Amino acid sequence: MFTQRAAAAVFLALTVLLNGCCSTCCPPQQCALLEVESAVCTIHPTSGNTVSGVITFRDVEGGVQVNATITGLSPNQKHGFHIHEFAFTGSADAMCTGGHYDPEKTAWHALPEHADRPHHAGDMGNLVADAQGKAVYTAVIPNITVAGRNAVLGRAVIVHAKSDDGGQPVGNAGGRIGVGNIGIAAPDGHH
Ligand SMILES: [Cu+2]
Repeated sequence: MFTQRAAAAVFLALTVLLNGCCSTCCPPQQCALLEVESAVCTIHPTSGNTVSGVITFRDVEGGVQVNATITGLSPNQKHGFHIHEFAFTGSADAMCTGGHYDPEKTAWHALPEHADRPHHAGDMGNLVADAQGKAVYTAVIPNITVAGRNAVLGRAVIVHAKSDDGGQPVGNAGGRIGVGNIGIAAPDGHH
């Protein structure tokens, strides 16, 4: 008799035969996306704003090394800086990117310096702008990877209008003034 379990087994076998790999059975080294260790995000301003810049992500011991140089910020001000759950698809206010990336459903917001309890994996704290409105950010963000567990690849980064004060539920950081999608970085030397 052709049971449901048998049908599932046949489907699985066909998937492997047709694709050479599937999400439930392939060793990690056979999944091309899992091999991605570096990502990049170009920030563009949302409607009426001026923020732009580039962020790089690289898997390192203990998390992901995040480096960013962002311009067009309010001079001498902090701006909330987060990974949000969905890719940007064009809404003027960037609300299409959803909330803070929280793959472990912690429902708790924190600044990196107060991250002593489970919190949104996408909480990257603040950009700190200089007198010219430029911020250079460098941090290792724990509990994420580029493309493995709690992957950031394919999601969006948001730059907020105001400082993230670490308050619940999302840090009181105000509107979304800059946004970009996180994609696969070209290898070094590629043009
Ligand atoms: Cu945010």
